[in-house]
Amino acid sequence: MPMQTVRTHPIDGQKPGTSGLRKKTAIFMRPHFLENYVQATFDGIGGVAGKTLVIGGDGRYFNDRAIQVILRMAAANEAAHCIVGQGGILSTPAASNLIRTRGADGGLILSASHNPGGPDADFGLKYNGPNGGPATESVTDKIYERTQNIECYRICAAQDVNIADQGTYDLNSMSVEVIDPIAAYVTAMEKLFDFDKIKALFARGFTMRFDAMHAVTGPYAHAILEDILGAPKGTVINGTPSPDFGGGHPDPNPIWAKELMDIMYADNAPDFGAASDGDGDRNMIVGRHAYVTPSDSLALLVAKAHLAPGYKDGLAGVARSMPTSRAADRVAASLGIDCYETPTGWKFFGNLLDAGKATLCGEESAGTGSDHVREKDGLWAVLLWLNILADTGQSVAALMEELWQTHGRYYYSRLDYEDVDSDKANAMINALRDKLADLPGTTIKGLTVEMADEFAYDDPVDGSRSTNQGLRLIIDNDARAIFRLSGTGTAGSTIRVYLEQLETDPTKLDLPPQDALSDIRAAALEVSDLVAMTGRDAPDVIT
Ligand code: VG1
Ligand code: CO
Repeated sequence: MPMQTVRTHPIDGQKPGTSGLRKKTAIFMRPHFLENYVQATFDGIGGVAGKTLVIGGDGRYFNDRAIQVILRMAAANEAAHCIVGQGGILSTPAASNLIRTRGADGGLILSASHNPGGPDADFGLKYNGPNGGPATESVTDKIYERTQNIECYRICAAQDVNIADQGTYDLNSMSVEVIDPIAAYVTAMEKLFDFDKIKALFARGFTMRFDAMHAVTGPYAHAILEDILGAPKGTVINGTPSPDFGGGHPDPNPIWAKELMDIMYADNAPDFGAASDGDGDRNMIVGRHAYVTPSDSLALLVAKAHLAPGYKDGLAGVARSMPTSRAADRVAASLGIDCYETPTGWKFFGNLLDAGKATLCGEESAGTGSDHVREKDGLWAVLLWLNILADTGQSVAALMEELWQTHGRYYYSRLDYEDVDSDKANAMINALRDKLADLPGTTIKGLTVEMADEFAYDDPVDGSRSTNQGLRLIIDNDARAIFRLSGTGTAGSTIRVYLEQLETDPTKLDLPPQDALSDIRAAALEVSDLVAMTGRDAPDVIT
């Protein structure tokens, strides 16, 4: 089969962000764009000759075409073997699981996660290493460096591989194994959770809705929740993946998963609700009339994980991203285990998980996971919740009440200002950074600033240092305000403002969160001068 070396040149805008490279689909589809990035990835990881790669994506528009290009390039770069999810489908955690269980050298995951899909929306590509986790910062830097000096890419001219049917096919001298995307993932879940106990819960009439948001978890949720655990048909809604996610925004939060929220707040609401994102690594948890913030969900899972067989010996430690609320810290302290604080993005958890320092990890953006894979895992979190609900027999609301009565409640909210002019967003962050050193001791809107800094992380395992990871202020009464720029957007800049306020008075644990946070919110807007500097008088999304 003819192998071609195509001369090319660096293409601007191939700098990976929080989680791989994300761009408008039309940009990924431009001549040489995808090919350049794939070759830069192969070169950045030291080549793929003789290697085994796992390849799959969330099924969004261009997923299937991109996989064919990647396969032809892997073959031309002399990879030995590629394991591909049937139809090109693999959820992010399922891909991570396969890399680990099949002993692959790494994988390519095609997804822009929670970003919308379609010809006018977003596409993304991410490399995960042999531990199954997102490339570390140093690998990402090498890939980026290569995009800056690339001169050619290698691809073979060949027919499409039949990824619609399971089987093993030849492409040049490389073999392509098309596998069931669900089976290995189910096996992993069965090992961790008490499926019989959860089956009995459903058999007792426990009701649930799982909103797959027209994205990749649909087939996984149908198989696990309905077919295996016996939840009635109809438990999974929006369970057929579509290339544009039904025209929606597959981000499991109360704004974008409004359909589920309406169901869960209706008079005849089910006992339990959950949703997942485009690529299946995020989860939203909601009880009957009881939304659970992702930070609280992490804290609850830390407190109760030992009820599931996979965690019966307790947790080695826990890790959360810096903007995630400190609720998990309080639970960890009560259990006498360490709690690590990392920058935003799952890649920072990998070393802690590999070293056995953390068992559970979580982010405020609806990501929770454990050492079973090296990605966050939406359905895993749902199953752990189900295992806990089955074991305790308590409702979601009762579990949360117990958590807050025991540890206090962190009221929490994130404000997103999307598609802000990048110059203005940078100017705002730079101005705030410049005055950080002078803030401690000053009073803003009646609140005293206790600490102000720019977060940097020293990895306790490999000693690497990551700087510029968000501006944070600790204000009166253990409140925090944090500012950072998103690394997953594809248009302008997204400013995220994270607010939290600890409440330990047992009579004040049921306030509307925005009321509880109004003072810290006013202080955050004042200190950053956000409205004047960005021209935005309100956030686009409040979660
Ligand atoms: C966002 C979230 C972050 C998450 C990342 C990837 O990043 O805040 O917590 O790890 O998305 O998630 P940013 O840089 O936009 O804040 V996923 O589900 O999009 O892979
Ligand atoms: Co995701």
